[in-house]
Amino acid sequence: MTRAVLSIGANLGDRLGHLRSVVDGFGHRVRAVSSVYSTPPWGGVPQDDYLNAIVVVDDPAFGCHDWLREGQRLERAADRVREVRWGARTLDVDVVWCAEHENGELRALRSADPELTLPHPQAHRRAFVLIPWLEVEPDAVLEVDGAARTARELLDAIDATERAGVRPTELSLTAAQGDSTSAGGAV
Ligand code: A4P
Ligand code: MG
Repeated sequence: MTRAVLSIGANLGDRLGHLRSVVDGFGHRVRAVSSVYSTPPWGGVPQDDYLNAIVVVDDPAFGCHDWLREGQRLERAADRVREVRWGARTLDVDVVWCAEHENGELRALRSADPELTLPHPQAHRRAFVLIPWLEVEPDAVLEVDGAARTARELLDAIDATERAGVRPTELSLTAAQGDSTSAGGAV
């Protein structure tokens, strides 16, 4: 029985549709969905802006690897092609954080396994993860180098220009509407 925080991103094709496929794909397991944010590419590879959001999911039968496997299935369904690390993609589903329910409490998992590293090794450096996460979980805590840190203090440590680049949009992952800002399309 686990609860997970997923960071979802898209910067190719029908970006909103790809993000929505995650919310639809996880269906009744979805507990919270953030606003959709427009974000400049992170990681130094020149590419179009992303749409990013956070989805919180919970399932009595899922272990943490199940969230990764399901996320990768949804990436494949969005015709994701793995080419350049941190490069453009139709859909990226990252497991930011995952916890097991134990005696009525949540215990966050730590893992150095390259297949599923927890918490996600870059999450604490990414405003495009922390800003939407704080929107849905204002008391979020992330372990960094063995120490528990609030997402709020981690965000405060990120460069102000990067933080300012993460802008909420009018788009929604739950209401019916189109993405009039598709990458490469008219803005
Ligand atoms: N993997 C290990 N731990 C995890 C985890 N916690 N969540 C493994 C998800 N995957 C995890 O991922 C490579 C391997 O990481 C997988 O085999 C998986 O088992 P990948 O999806 O094949 O490749 P990737 O996504 O190109 O590489 P990477 O290092 O995962 O990149 P990220 O961290 O996903 O970053 N800029 C903006 N603004 N918004 C974005 O969403 N995303 C990225 C991708 C770069 N820049 C971005 C954004
Ligand atoms: Mg990834």
